[in-house]
Amino acid sequence: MRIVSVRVRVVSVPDEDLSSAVPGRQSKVRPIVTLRMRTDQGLEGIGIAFVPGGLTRPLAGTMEELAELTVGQDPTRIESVTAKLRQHAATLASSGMFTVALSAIDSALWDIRGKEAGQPLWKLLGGVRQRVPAYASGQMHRGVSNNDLACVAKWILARGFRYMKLHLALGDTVSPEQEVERARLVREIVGTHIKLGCDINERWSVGQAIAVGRRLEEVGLFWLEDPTRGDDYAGLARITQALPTPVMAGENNWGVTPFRLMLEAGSVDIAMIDLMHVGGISTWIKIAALADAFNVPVVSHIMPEFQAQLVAAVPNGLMAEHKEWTWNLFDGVPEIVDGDFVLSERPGHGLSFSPAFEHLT
Ligand code: SMN
Ligand code: MG
Repeated sequence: MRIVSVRVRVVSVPDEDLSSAVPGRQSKVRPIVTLRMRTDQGLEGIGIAFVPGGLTRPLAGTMEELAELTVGQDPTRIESVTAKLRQHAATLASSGMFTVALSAIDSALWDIRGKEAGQPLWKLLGGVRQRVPAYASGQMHRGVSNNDLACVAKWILARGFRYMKLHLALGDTVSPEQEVERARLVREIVGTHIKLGCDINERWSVGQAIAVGRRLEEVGLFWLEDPTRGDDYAGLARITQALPTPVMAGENNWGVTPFRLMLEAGSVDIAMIDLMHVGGISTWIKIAALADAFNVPVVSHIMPEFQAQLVAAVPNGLMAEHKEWTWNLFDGVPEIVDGDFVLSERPGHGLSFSPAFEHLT
């Protein structure tokens, strides 16, 4: 089989859906770079990538240049195709724009591989389970007032989610007591059976994380995410050792090596993998296996329509983040039943661009 054509486009996608839970929240429209890759056997693989801030045009340009290099190659020889792309990027081949663009190409190649095999990726890559817990993310963020928090938490509960997170690290003027008070408020609303996480987005020092983390113990968090800088492996390890609450980090790790360093240092109890930051499915699966060797479970970061499959495929998959940023771009997203993503039997990703975007991709 040969790749005969590739097409890269930028589409603007609104993130309505879960965000509408937040009072006064306007839906955001995000530019997403889409890739379609066709083969001489009539199979099509799709992938997407985006940068949350700006730099969409350079990303689209990078993806286009790389994708064009795949034309004429056998899409089922994924490591061979991506090795050529790494060679092309030379000294830029381990992070940044290259890796984000590569992730879409690698995803499209896996989509073709799945379609050729007639298998959904969750099965092809291991097939451990067909459903994985979805955790609701983004609704209980820092901008939501304590008054509105109850309404938002109830909204999430009513949709059947059993896993959810809030954000803390509310700013310099907010005391540790107020931080804990906010988490307690959420716990009181959702009840003790809910797996509640808390994302700090790297805003605390190691000392602060340990001090506030100890106070948060009464809330019974299921995880504490990015309590301090993600590249401070020793600092994260100190927090992990000091707290009974499981520490989760990794969403900003580029490729395998930072995960090796993180795992060797004992920095995390749970590893968080971001498909775009690690350069696609091939590397994602390698990182999950590496984490498993350290007895560490893995969780996906954003893009659930692609990554729920991966969490379902591997033995140490714990849960998948439900962030709706790219959700509306697709038909065939996983169903959400009783708070779980339920994967389909459709081959590959099981996704197609939805009719509203199809002609733009
Ligand atoms: C997050 C960070 C960057 C982009 C999207 C989301 C956040 C999360 O840290 O984990 O959801
Ligand atoms: Mg996070």
